[in-house]
Amino acid sequence: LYFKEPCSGQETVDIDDSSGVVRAFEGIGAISGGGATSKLLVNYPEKERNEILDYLFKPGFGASLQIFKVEIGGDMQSTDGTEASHMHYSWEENYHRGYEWWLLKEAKKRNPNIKLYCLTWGFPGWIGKGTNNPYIDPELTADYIVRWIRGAKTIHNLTMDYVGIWNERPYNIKYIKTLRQTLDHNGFQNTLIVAPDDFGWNLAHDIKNDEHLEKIVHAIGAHYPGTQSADYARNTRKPLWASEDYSTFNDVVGGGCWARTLNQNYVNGLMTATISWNLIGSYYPNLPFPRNGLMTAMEPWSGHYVVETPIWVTAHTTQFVPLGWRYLRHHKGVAKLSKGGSHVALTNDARDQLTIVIETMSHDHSICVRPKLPPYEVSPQTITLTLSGSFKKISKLNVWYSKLIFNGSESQMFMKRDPLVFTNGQAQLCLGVDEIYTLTTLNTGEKGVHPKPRDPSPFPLNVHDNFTTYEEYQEPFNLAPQIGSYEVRKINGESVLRQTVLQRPVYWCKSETLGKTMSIIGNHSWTQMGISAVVEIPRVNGTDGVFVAARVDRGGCYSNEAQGIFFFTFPITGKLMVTNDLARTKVLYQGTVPMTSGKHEMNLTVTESKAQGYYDQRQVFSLDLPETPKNGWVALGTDSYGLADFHSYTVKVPQ
Ligand code: 147
Repeated sequence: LYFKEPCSGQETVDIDDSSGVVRAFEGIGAISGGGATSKLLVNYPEKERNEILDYLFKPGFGASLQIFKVEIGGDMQSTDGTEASHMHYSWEENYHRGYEWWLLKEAKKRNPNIKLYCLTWGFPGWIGKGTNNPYIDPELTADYIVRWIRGAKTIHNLTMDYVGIWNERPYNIKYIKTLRQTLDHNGFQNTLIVAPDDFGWNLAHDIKNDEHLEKIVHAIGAHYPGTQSADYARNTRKPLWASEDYSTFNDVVGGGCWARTLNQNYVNGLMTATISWNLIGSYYPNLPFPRNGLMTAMEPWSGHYVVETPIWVTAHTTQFVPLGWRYLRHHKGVAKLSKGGSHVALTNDARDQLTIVIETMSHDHSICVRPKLPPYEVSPQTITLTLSGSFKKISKLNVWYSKLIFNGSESQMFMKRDPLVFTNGQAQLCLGVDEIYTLTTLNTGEKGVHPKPRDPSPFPLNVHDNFTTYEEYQEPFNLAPQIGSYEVRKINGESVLRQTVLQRPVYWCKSETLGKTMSIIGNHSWTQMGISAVVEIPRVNGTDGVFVAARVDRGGCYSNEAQGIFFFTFPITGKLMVTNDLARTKVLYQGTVPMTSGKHEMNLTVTESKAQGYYDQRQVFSLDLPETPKNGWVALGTDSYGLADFHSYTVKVPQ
């Protein structure tokens, strides 16, 4: 008997496949992107980087993810930064930008069976032909997406298993059909469409009225379904996915949210795949939705990272339920428990393996970001498990156990316990509150462990980069683009950081409506700092002006509202401007600089009370600082879309 705390009740839980099994499990996954959520992961020291990737992807070690979803970069802000498009312009194509290619390969290297899923949040402006509508020319957009899928295959040997439509924005049936046709014409018959990656299940109505659409949509993917789906969606018989879910701060409550979600997405909503936004919190913590990943790694300079509880919550399912196993019927292995919590049971095709996952997350310890969680109670309870059908002869099940603890002491995560012994197909289990049990015939499973990570440390106080150490088209480390797309280019034999976006993209959020671009770096708690940059505006397709900035207070989809101290120069008109905001509505000072083309050095130094500016080493202003912001990042950027080359930049922060 498995008793350990006062338990009451006497519920029988039948585990029985004699009336058949139902939907196939399609996996638990996570998203890199939407956007730039892995920005700081890429320059971790090699050793730590590999450790982190093991916790995420290595089968039978940690989260053992079964689906990896990535953003197809679109040169626009998609939550915590911008990710580069493979076609900034209609006339070029490049598959060496950003870090998603690298991350996809690292995932695939560890788990060749991981399913890959790609989705756009937005598109370069030329796709919209002057509108914010990517469906203006469905052939053009489908061609753009299929080129990315082909680039993945031919350049990186990555096969996309699934492709989506447009993240959380309207879908278009003509476009879905055109995408299917374009995929087929290019040999990607096996890349399946998951749609629409938006809220709710309305696509089910369209599917019901349209046989062709019915045929080409593999799964209906809804975001943040709160474990519920609609009757009319279930009636399509299509696989239902929570194609984006979680998005919760990854403390113990986040772990509880994830545990409840993973079980109940099936129990309540028949969803057979659940995908976490996001994979790993690898972005500056003062950007929106900090630490919304399964684990945290936001200090490449120190190598510090944290394996958070959602990693082990994920393992409870992924390590014991391979893709394709089927759920048992409701009340034959899948149900809510009478005293709170839920269980699911799955089996393989041969029905000679069985995995049961039980969770008893209490309300306040499993709140997710959205939607609102209606109240409910959970109390300790005894259950009697009864095995029938193919499982009648099972005499013991291996036990993996977690208890999430909320009083500040460490949670007990993913512990192997003594097997649960069945007598005449029966065993009793006392379930406490906020616990997860996996009961399984599988003898595999491992709580992977790497050496204790290094201690945290703050962002370094001196940074200098002239971009010579990067391959062309890479994004410099730690410099996190929020609007615009910045990449290293070799121009006339010199390495520069180039802002590449020439027109407003088909955007996902309002930061692009401002028409400026910005890249941030550093520690948001800095109050005093110096930033200098050597800048040059190319003659053709150049931007109007460039800036360096200090105390920049916000990014993400709020970048357009960023406040700080912004030092702009407009070399073509010879104007200079210091403003309190990126939008240039709060002007602190205006002046002039010499009107000459070529390289110029801009320097902005912010001390306790003063902002001082230098242009080509000559002081051009000294101002009293405005009241706010009191602190923030350092930034560089452009006044409008258009090219700008940064030959180098230097950040200095006093001790
Ligand atoms: C989603 C996005 O798809 C992600 O890129 C990321 O932004 C994530 C953050 O929670 O959520 O976008 C949403 C934005 C707003 C809502 C839901 C999802 N909302 O207000 O309900």
